[in-house]
Amino acid sequence: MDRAERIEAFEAKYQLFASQRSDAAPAKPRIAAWGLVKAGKSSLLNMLSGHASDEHFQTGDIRTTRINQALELDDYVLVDTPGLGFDADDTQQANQGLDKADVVLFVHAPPGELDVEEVALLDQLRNAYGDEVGERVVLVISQLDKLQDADLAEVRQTIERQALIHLGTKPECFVISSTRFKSGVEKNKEGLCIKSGIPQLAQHLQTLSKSLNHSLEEARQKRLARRALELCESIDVAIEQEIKLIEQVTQPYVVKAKAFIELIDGARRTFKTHTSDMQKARKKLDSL
Ligand SMILES: Nc1nc2c(ncn2[C@@H]2O[C@H](COP(=O)(O)OP(=O)(O)OP(=O)(O)O)[C@@H](O)[C@H]2O)c(=O)[nH]1
Ligand SMILES: [Mg+2]
Repeated sequence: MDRAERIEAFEAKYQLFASQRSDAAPAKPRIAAWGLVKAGKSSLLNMLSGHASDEHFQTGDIRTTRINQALELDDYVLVDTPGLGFDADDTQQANQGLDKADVVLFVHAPPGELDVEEVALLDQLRNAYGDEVGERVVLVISQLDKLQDADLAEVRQTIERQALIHLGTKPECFVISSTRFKSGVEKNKEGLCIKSGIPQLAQHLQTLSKSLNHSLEEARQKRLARRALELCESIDVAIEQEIKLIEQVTQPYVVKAKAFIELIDGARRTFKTHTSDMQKARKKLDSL
């Protein structure tokens, strides 16, 4: 990124921050589903919001969600975000969803534990939520129907260990299957619904939302203050780099200018001596 682009990026970050600061936030917690593309985020939000069969949030086999979409429920507002890692626009949109989220459902689809990209996302969450990260982040391992129980247990253990290392705390973790829940709802089979893990997650989110209600505004202000500080720090670093750059660029001219001033000073001194000699000579002539 060149210097002009860097300044433009700061400008954009500032504008976004200023607009988010003046946004009217809902009185209920915002819960955002956030994670890599095709993790099962939109499907999960459909299950949590009573849209198991009619798809309020669009789902699909190829990258689907492209803008943040909110849905207000009794206790909280669900926010669907585009998948991370597809392209810069989707990632930027999803990160704006994260900026406003009071709680994040960090959705991961097996097989396997979190990859390098997702581990970096945990670091991003830790930065965003600071010491509240343990309460504000809920890990969701989706699509449990695709794995054997033993494999799932191993994946879960590894992911919890990764979360502990990168978040510095152990968040709540739910293993779910949207497909199983949908099937349970459509066939009216309660056992299937319970085995999907969705009702347990819904219960947790309801309890969490109620407990967060009284401290919501304070936590939002704290998050904004943390982001303002981060922005200031990165601008300070950029200013420091600019000052160094200006010093480097001007240094050779400073040396040349110094030598020139010394030359002029010397000439001036010589000229002064000559003038004074001439004045003395003139005086002598006058007195003859
Ligand atoms: N087997 C199985 N498939 C699932 C499950 N949840 C979602 N899927 C499928 O996985 C694909 C992606 O699901 P989405 O909910 O659209 O995923 P997403 O994370 O919202 O995707 P993007 O918006 O593109 O990032 C779809 O084909 C879903 O039908 C699940 O629990 N089990
Ligand atoms: Mg989606």
